[in-house]
Order: sequence, then C-alpha cells, then structure tokens
Amino acid sequence: MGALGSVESEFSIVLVKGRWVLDSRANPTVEVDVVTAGGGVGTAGVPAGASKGAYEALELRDGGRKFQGKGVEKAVANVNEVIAKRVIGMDARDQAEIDRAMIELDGTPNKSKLGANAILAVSLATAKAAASTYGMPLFQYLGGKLARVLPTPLMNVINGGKHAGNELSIQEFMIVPVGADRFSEALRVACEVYYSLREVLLSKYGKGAVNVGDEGGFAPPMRESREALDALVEAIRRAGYEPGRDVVLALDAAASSFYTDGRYRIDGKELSREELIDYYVGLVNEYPIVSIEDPLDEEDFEGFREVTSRLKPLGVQVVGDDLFVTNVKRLAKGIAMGAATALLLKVNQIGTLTEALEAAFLARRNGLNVIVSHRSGETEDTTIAHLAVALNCGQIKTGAPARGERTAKYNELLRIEEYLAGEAEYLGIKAIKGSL
Ligand code: 2PG
Ligand code: MG
Repeated sequence: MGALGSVESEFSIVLVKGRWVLDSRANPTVEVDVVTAGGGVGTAGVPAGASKGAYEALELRDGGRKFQGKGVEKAVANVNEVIAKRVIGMDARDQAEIDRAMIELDGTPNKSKLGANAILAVSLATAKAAASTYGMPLFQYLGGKLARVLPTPLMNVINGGKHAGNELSIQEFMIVPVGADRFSEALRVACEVYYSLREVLLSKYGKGAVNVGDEGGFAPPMRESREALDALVEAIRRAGYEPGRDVVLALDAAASSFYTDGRYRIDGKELSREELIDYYVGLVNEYPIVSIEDPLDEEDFEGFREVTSRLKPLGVQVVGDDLFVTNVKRLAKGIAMGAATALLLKVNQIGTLTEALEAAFLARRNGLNVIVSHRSGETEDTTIAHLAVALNCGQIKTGAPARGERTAKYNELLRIEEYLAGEAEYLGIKAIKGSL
C-alpha cells in the first residue's frame, strides 16, 4: 500500500509523470512515464484515430486556440495532478486494480472526465514499468512463456477514405504476406511488393501517385476500388510472388465514413446495404481478398450479420472495428448475433489495458479472431507489437512498411522474433482462416 511503516515492494509505483509529445499528424498526444521503487521504467504514448467510431472512449482535447483546439494540457494535468496521487504507492503488477481505480476516479461511462488518453497512457506505462522491474520484455510479462506467435501483418499500402486526399471511398487496401514461414521473411516480401507497387503506380499515374497517406501507404489519384485492387495484384506479380498464395489482400472499408441516410456512396455510385453486400461478394470473387473490416455502417449490427453469413462461407474474415470499438458490451451483442468473425483491438478505443484484454479474451472464447491495431495517428510507441505477441492472436494491422511510427512496430516485432529465436512461430494464412 505504500503506507508509512509498510515494506515497499520494488514494484511500488513511485513516480507518474505525464507530458505532451507529437503524434504522426503534428497533433499533441499524451505520453507518460511510470517508475517503480525497483527502478523499473515504463513509457507509453497514446495514438489517435481519424475515422473514429462513434462509441469510442473520449479523447480529452483542450479546445481553444492552441493547436487549433487539439491540445492535451488538461489530460496531462489529469495525469500529473489527479491520477498520479491515486496510483503512486500501488503495485505496478496489479494492472486490473490500477485500471479499476482510474475508471472509478473518472466515474463516467466513456472516460470523459479524466480523458481516455490520460488513463490509457498511465495504464500502458504501468504494464511496461512492471515488465521493466522484472527485467522482462513486455510481451512475456503479459503473455508468459507461451507467447510466441508473431503476427501476420495486414499492411495498408493504398490509402483512401479519411486517410488520403484522393477519391477512393474504401479507406485501406492491404497486402497480407502469408506465404512465408517467419515474420521477418513476410516483412521482406511485403517490402518487395511495396517497391513494385510504387513502380506500378508511377508508370500508370505519374509522380503524384506515390505520395504517401497517413499510414505510409500510397495515395494515388484513383476513383474506384478495382483500380487499387488491380494495382495490388500487378505489384504482387511484378515482385515475383503469386497473388492468393504468397500474398493475399484485405480491406478496411470504414463504411461509416461513406454512409448517409441509408445509402453508401462508393466508387461514384449510391448503393443500398444489399447492393453494397453484393458489391463485396463480387470483389471477393474477383480478387484474393481474405478479410474485410467495417463493411457497413457502425450502427448496423443486423447488416453485419448478413455480410458475415455471405462472406464467412467464402473464407473471408469479417472484422468489427467501429462496430465493436473494443468494448465488451458491443462485442457481446455482436457475438450473440453472429455479426463478425474478428475483433479489431485498439487500446485507445476503450482506454485501459485491462478492458482491452477483456475484449480480446471474450472474442477468443467465442471463436472470433483478434487483430491488434494501430491508429492512423501514431507515435513511436511499440506496445501493440508486444500485445499482439502476448495474445498469440496471430494478426496485426499497423500500416505500410514506411514512416517511422509504422516501422517502429514492425522493427520491434523483428527484435521479438530474434529474442524468441527458434521458439518464434509465424502462422501466415492460418492466423486468418484457422477459425473460419
Ligand atoms: C481504422 C484505423 C486504423 P483510424 O479505421 O482501422 O487503420 O483508422 O485510426 O483513423 O480510426
Ligand atoms: Mg477500421
């Protein structure tokens, strides 16, 4: 307890220090150091989304003129003046207790008083400080000795939607290097396809086409999803690989961002829910697509059930991101309805590590896949790389193999693979199709 007279364990938290740092879109975000009596140090930075789900926990921003209202001085003050007082003296290993204490201190259903950004930074830094006190990597501290599956990466190499200044309605066109037996090999294959894609785009669309979007993928001046998918298939072949065998494709439609009043505006057309589902089935029949995230509006659980019933038999994973927002209540509803076959896990959608883990466990217990995910606004923080391995969940979504805030995660996974040496496993396509 840290009370006078009691013996302080080396895991006692002795310092919690928050500050603002920048994310990859020049916006301030919260970073926190947690230090234990034993000298363990954990530092964690919070990411930020652009295509946010309506039901995410609240990211506290200052408003006003500084940073056009995006400052996080209040959230930082909440860390330094409110949360620190509560958690100093607690045992850094008591993650659930610390997270619960912060949830109670906040007292709102969506963490709007202290800010999910303030709470999450402390939550993640606490886990890192505990791991550091043990002198253990975070993935092993969280996942134990059995944590050894390196995730199959879903890599966003053509950016559209809210992440790019082009006309593509679908937000993310991803390559998935499944035909490798090690993570590092898969990453090499993905980089080779990325180089080829650059060449394909340059020759077809000119220099402007190889500027990159928020997640390191290219943002070519395309109008239709099929143009993007054709370019990907061509790039895979050009790199010497076989589409559908060595490298497959995945989409994040982020459909809430092109939905209004019952209609979806996609590829210059206005489609009903049923027409959009048919459209996806058409794409799946034409291209080696193995996963589609947020195919419909985030409110439409019923529609998700329908998409899942159409795509699951075709071996396609249906992923709930804005639909579930890493929230066990929404996830439980989706599980009961058969609304998806995978959970996208974003720690800042819910605001504590404990709640994110609960969502992951609920998904896995019910046979859903789990994909640990970055946000479009990121820092150099590598927690999600560790989380993916800790959960043995087999999938990560963390952008193209470009831009430091994206490569930070891939590079950390390379280090983890090296650390695990012969123990490391890479499941490739089995991570996606194993449960379908
Ligand atoms: C998504 C994410 C990450 P954002 O929709 O899955 O790729 O985007 O962080 O903007 O919500
Ligand atoms: Mg998404």
